[in-house]
Amino acid sequence: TSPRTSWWRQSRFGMFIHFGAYSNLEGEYTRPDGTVCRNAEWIKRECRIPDEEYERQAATFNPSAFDARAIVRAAKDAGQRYIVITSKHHDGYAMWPTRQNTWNLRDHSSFDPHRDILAELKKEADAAGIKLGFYYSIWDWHDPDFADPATFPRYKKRMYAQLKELIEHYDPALLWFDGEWDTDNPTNSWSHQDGADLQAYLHALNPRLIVNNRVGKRGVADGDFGTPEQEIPAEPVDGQLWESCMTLNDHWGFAKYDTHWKPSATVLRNLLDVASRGGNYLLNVGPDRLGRIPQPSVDRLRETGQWLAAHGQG
Ligand code: FUL
Repeated sequence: TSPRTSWWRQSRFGMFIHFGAYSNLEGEYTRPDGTVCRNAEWIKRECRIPDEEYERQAATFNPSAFDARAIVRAAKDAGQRYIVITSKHHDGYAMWPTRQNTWNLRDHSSFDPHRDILAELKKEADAAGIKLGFYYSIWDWHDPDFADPATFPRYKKRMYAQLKELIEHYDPALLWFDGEWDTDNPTNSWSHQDGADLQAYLHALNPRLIVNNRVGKRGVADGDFGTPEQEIPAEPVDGQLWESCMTLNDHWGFAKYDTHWKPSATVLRNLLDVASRGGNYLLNVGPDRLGRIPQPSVDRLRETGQWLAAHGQG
């Protein structure tokens, strides 16, 4: 419990945002034979969409209705104190104008090239006193150097460069790694040492950065906090800080067919349950292809915030 993590420990409630090139498909891929395959942020892989086709659809991605102010307000009204947005998910698509490749929202989309949604979010979050963090997938389905052990060092160099860009241009308070299991890398080379090296590199760039445990091998020794997913652990894990991340329906990314929304009462009960056990609750929203948080999510956030405000916790 260092002073570095104090804002995070006191925050208790955050907003997770899964938004990327997959959002453009809104969870459905129509195969050449006319059948439909459903998924969300894993759609590229689970529905076996060929690279060229996924790239073609990403080129039409135009989240023109992305409204950072509305998103930050929704978080604030819910009583959330930090936001973690996917800067790059497993599909490798960067949501900022990275200089390491053209597989990003600036260079490979139909979006206004003058806009930068991470910069917009940063500005609004700062104005509202909300901390901003970035999810970043180590696993990368797009980078040709990822899956081959011989070229992996080249990928790693680009990854380090991307993280430097994120830190220098957007000054995130937190980095939320994922995909460290890199299942299609035959050497499964992401080791505890890789995690330690990466953390040292990040802390040299910003000593205050908070980093989750998936930076390494998810062992208690890696990162600042544990990341139980879609569950609330019965007991605190070895005194380690932890954060339960959870979806509001059954998917992280937008899926238009998924209407299985948790009732607001469940969201609230989960939040109180997590908080009572000393954890943080990172509740996910998945904006649609235009960048809008689905109304059922907005409603649940508002109702949760109303209860908190009525009980002196807003
Ligand atoms: C998982 C990912 O594979 C999911 O797509 C999602 O991002 C979740 C929070 O972490 O490991």
